[in-house]
Amino acid sequence: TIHSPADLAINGAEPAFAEPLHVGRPNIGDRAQFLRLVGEMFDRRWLSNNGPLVVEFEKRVADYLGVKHCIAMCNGTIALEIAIRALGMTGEVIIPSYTFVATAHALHWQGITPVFADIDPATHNLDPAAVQRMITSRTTGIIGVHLWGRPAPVYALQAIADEHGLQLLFDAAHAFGCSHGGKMIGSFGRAEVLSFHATKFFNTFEGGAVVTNDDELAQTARLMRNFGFAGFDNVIHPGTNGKMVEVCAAMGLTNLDYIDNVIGANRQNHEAYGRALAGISGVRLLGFDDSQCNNYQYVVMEVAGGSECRDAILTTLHAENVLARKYFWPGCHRMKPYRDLFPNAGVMLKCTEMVADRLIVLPTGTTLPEYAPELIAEVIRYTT
Ligand code: T4K
Repeated sequence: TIHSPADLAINGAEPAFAEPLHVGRPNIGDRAQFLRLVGEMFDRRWLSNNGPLVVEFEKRVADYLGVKHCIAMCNGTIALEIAIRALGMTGEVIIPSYTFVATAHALHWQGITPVFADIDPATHNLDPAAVQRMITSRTTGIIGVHLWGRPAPVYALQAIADEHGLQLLFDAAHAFGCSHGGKMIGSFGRAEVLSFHATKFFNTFEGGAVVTNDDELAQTARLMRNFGFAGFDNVIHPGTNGKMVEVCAAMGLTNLDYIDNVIGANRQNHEAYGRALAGISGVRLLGFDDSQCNNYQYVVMEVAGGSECRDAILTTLHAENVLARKYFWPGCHRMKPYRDLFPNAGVMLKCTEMVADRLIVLPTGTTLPEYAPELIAEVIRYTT
């Protein structure tokens, strides 16, 4: 327990946690079930290329989300790249700077310019008015990100896209299992992209998917995922290799059965952090709308004092073996590939810069010890 600053590891005391607590510790379902599925896979000798486990996984995900098509991929970034191409995006595409760098890279990698629009500091999601301001004659699309699993302003963005004839895609990497207005994330815009990376609330080791209700788009994405093959020797579309392998689908099927346990654990952790941090001045936990489904995967704390204060808390936490993160500092526009492209982007991105300087993401998930939120809050109390 921590009763004074002298009890902190940065002041020479033993770390509060003997083992490191990670953000993004993988949640793993029933191992026996996974090993059984892998055993059957070995017996079949069918390891990749649209095998039966991938087909079943796609159906289960589509049913869970209430969406017509799920096209499983090897990771979320390739799924983004394929969705972007299948939608015919070119020229400039508007995205938030405040996102994981993959959203920007998926465009830049394909010769498309990511144009960064500012966020709403209350939600950390794209500000529709800021998106409007960034539209030019070269703009072909918008990619909204449901950051921390909290829905982007889907209807306002759809209205802008309709008005200007733009494609609308959502990066739903954080939002598997989340809903908006009673509808699961997955069927907004023309398509949405999921990530099932190991650090995500639900994982397939590595993995991702394009989900959509659009038959034609689904067919194009399927072709692109497998070199454009429409049967043996018959290539009818340019494509790449974005396929999910069977062993990943086995993990996905296992973890789908475990999803409610993960949401339960995350929710409990989130509530425990909320109670423990409530009395500490200068820090605030970002809440969720409990009338919606959430996965509670990101425990996001804002530090009112800004970057110096935030970094001091991080240093203290790391000394205690709490490996909290400052996602998504400093914003894509300040990372080298984009800083060189847009040296003055910060002028337009005031809220992005403010939020990026204040933020700490705390560990959660099924492996977090029950006493951790309270102990972590005590560390923070004696740092602020
Ligand atoms: N769009 C958005 C909005 C995204 O957030 C992401 C991915 C994507 C698109 C792209 O999807 P993918 O192509 O990745 O499917 C991690 C993840 O690699 C990345 O998937 C994720 N977003 C991002 C938010 O976080 P890093 O660079 O922070 O990873 P790393 O290696 O620092 O790991 C994070 C923490 O998890 C560490 O504390 C260690 C722990 N960890 C990690 C792994 C892999 C474990 O305990 N066990 C593990 O197996 O990017």
